[in-house]
Amino acid sequence: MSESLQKLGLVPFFTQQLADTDLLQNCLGRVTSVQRSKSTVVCDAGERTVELSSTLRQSAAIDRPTVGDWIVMDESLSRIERVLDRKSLFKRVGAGRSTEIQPIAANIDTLFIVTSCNEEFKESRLERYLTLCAEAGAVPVIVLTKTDLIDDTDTYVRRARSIQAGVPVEIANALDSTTLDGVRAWIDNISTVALVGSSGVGKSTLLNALAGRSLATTSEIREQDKKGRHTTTHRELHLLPSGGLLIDVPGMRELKVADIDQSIGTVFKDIELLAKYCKFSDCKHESEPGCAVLQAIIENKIDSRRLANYQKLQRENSLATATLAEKRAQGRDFAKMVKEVKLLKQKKGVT
Ligand SMILES: Nc1nc2c(ncn2[C@@H]2O[C@H](COP(=O)(O)OP(=O)(O)OP(=O)(O)O)[C@@H](O)[C@H]2O)c(=O)[nH]1
Ligand SMILES: [Mg+2]
Ligand SMILES: [Zn+2]
Repeated sequence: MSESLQKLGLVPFFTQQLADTDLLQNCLGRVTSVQRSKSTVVCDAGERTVELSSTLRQSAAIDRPTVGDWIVMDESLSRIERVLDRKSLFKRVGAGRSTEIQPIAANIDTLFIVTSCNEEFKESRLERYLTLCAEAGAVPVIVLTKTDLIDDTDTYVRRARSIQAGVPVEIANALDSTTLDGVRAWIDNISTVALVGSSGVGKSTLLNALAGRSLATTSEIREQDKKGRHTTTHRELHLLPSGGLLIDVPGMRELKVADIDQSIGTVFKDIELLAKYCKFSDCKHESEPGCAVLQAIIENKIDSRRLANYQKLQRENSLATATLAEKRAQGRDFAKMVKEVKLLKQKKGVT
């Protein structure tokens, strides 16, 4: 395995997918950023700006190459022919009115869910990120930034720890690289870490501090409401000079969930365990008699905000699943219609 590809995180999981390893390794690369119709890829021969094959251009967004993907190019290294199976994928439902599932970062080992010790910190947002992280198949780490701006870091650490048992919480002043040992411990020579979180929490500042040089632009947040200015505008995979791979993701305004049926219980294990004791097996924990979850809220064992967020994520998930099923059915109907028209034409002798 070539040393430069190893530095980019190439492991047997990907090479095993190649029919002829030696021949294809020259055409193997990793996507570091995606523009409208082109992608930037790093391979043994260096950096290339490449196009998509016509098959990939026509495929659904989720199947097109995204940042972090391992891909196979044609021999002239100008076109992506194939996206290798992914080890993990962090995705969301597209923003705005889109219902398409959008891949955000592929083949990540660890997800840094970055949040700052100020008004931006919200339990519900972290629950949402953690659910998507569990679905993605990455290890979550909550990174609390801007600890230098407050006296009481412990309160934030306690709040962050209460969201999902066992999730590590690291604290950082991203402006001071001597405070980053906890965060650094999650970075090694072959793993890929993606940085996600609201605009302005300090993802790019943290990337620069870890790299020891300015790889990404940063800018000050708005003083009045502490909101960021959406400084980073595209996702990018960076190779740290000392080794390790970091994907800087722009702050996302919207993070709608889909496909979280399995993962939601990882984050809301407490609610799902209690639900087993509800009188009705299909209890929605709204106003049903004998509801063990509502009883736990009365007894202050669970926060009503947490239940409301659990229900909100489930509603969102059901909606996304229904929309996807409808789209697939429409696709099937359309394919059936095309087939019928072809048959009819054949019968009539029209070509
Ligand atoms: N005091 C302090 N300021 C920080 C820290 N981390 C980031 N900042 C500041 O917060 C502001 C926003 O940082 P960015 O790194 O641009 O934030 P971002 O998360 O990349 O934002 P987007 O690219 O918009 O998603 C900058 O002015 C940073 O200097 C920190 O730990 N402490
Ligand atoms: Mg940024
Ligand atoms: Zn119930």
